[in-house]
Amino acid sequence: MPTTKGKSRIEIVTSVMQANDRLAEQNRRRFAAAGVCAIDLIGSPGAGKTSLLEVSIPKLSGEMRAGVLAGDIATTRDAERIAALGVPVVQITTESFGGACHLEAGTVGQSLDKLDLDGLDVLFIENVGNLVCPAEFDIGHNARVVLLSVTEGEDKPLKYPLAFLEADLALITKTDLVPHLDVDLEALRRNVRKIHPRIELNMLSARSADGVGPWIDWVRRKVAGSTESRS
Ligand SMILES: Nc1nc2c(ncn2[C@@H]2O[C@H](COP(=O)(O)OP(=O)(O)OP(=O)(O)O)[C@@H](O)[C@H]2O)c(=O)[nH]1
Ligand SMILES: [Mg+2]
Repeated sequence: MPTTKGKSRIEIVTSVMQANDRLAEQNRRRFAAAGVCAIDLIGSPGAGKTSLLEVSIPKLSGEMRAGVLAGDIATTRDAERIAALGVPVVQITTESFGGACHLEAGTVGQSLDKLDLDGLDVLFIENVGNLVCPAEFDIGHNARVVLLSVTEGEDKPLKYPLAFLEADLALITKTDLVPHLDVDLEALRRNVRKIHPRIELNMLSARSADGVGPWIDWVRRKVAGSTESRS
């Protein structure tokens, strides 16, 4: 009976999302109790998420205590890169959860047990490289950032709108490559704004540290804002 089958499928999907949202609220409460601002980084494979953390975390050291959850389907490569910075990091490999292409609130919650949250001010959560699925799941973050590199094409915000709709900040990455490409940065910016008119938007390069300042200031504001909202 196709109708019944269709109905059960919808109910299952709904209950999975509801369960995720409940666990996301639990994560958010844990972040608030520990005084941690959790920033979720989403973007295609290779958009430059880990590279951005590699240049940003040293700039923030001395003024805030950073930790990282690194999400990938397989390998601990990103966690090893972050560990070299001397900050606490936990790698989540989703292949042990069926190879999911995104992080879910429950997976993040289990990984939080491996971190001393009270010892952190900011937790960067590098989501699995994917411009689609991570945007569908609330993981309890306080802010979400979408990275799109200049090599991916100006049309990507139009083709993958949810990632841009669900983000507070869009970072156009790898701007050092612009002279070698025929990318139209104005069109790229316009397409981001067509999807999310009020989103904050910065362009930067992790190679030259070009334009990294506004992003670092954005992190400072988010961390200060989440501290104020608790006091
Ligand atoms: N030219 C240039 N290359 C960059 C920049 N940022 C990252 N890369 C390169 O792009 C590749 C992917 O960078 P990663 O930081 O590993 O990207 P990622 O988003 O963490 O990738 P996944 O975790 O696999 O999704 C690497 O070869 C980086 O060296 C940049 O600003 N400019
Ligand atoms: Mg990475």
